[in-house]
Amino acid sequence: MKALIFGITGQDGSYLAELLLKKGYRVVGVTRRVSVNTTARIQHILPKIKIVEGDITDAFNVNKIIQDEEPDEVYNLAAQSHVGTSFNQPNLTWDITAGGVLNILEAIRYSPNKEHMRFYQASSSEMFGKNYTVSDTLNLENVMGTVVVDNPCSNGALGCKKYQDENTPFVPQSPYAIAKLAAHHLVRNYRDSYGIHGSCGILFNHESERRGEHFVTRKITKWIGEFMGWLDRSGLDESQLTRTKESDELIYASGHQNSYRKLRLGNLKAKRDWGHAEDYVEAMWLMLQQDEPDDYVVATGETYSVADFLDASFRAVGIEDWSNLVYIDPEFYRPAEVDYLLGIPTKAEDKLGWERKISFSDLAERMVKFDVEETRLQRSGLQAV
Ligand code: NDP
Ligand code: GDR
Repeated sequence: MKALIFGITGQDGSYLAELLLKKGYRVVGVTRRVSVNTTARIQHILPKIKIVEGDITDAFNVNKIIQDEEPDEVYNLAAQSHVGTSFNQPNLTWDITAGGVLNILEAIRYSPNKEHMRFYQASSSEMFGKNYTVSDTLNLENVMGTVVVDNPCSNGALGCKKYQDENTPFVPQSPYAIAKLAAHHLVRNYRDSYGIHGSCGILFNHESERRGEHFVTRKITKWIGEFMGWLDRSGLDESQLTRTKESDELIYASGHQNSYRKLRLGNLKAKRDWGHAEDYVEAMWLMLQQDEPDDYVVATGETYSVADFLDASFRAVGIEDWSNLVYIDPEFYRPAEVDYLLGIPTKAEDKLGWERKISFSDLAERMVKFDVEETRLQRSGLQAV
């Protein structure tokens, strides 16, 4: 079997490539020409995969790659994937995140191998935006095992639950989410119109040690890693830090010259359903092993706020109270926010046999440990693996 991955240099692309290699696939990855090397996440598997140069916004190029490679499975993970950036660069986001998908679908539509080719599109929980389903009958505790449910809903009904699943209508809140929704509908339309075997994974947030450094989880764990390095270098421990005002942007230590820049964040109240990327790429592959194409929610069934992630991450280095270490910066607030995401993956569990293995607290702990170790290795002139 041969798989073609658009977006192989990203977080998910790297884990998916590893998974497919383990399953015996020949893997071809598309990378775009950039002025710096972007293959850090796949460096360790480069000898085992084939790399072709391409950009998803170039229709001729996408078409040529698909006709030349004749893959059995095509995974599209390429996107301008940062929601905040999409407000600043909506045109670019549209061209890559929506237009790029159309280019792939057209290439598959006219491929002589269309009948044998299967396509995965990376849809997103951001498409739900500000919408959720309210149920006072669904017993999430029974469906999901241990579940953290945000309660009560605005109507205050006892046992009222808020969640998103495949039946929740989409109300996207950003140029990114709108582009993803356009792509999602294009896949459905090409399935209905031309019989293309195209499936969309509506994936909720998934993070990892390889997560991009501008997403909130990695921004937090990376900062913690560097901060612990600063404490270590300065011969300090947390108890020596001086309590500062919220408006103060720096951290000081009593009797010490140095100061350190606080972790700058935006909205800490937003809630997300966070899993680990390694679990989620398995669901992508499972979708393409089904006889019939379909769309699936992939999530954990739990929701936590950004503040909860801060709690879990700081706890991993023994810090209980982080309020003195975080500075709230309006720069990181978005013009429109998605306040609440909690996905119900029952369909993926039942039909695909998918299950998530890594819990929220393990996720935060793994990321923090990795970043603490990475800082330590950088200081000693070595490199983390
Ligand atoms: P990343 O941002 O880590 O990776 C995005 C990938 O897209 C990179 O390989 C990037 O290449 C590539 N890319 C960007 N623009 C182009 C272009 N014009 N042509 C070709 N390649 C391009 O994202 P993730 O791995 O986190 O996510 C994978 C996909 O899943 C994305 O589509 C994302 O929107 C979606 N998604 C992610 C979720 C998550 O929580 N992680 C949840 C739901 C959906 P380069 O290295 O050159 O920048
Ligand atoms: P999200 O992820 O927008 O959910 O999109 P991100 O980590 O960027 O934001 C999550 C929440 O944290 C709040 N936040 C901050 N976010 C960032 N990036 N930086 C900050 O400093 C900060 N402070 C608070 C945000 O406002 C938001 O509420 C991710 C991406 O991977 C998408 O590609 C994917 O489709 C969705 O997840 C599902």
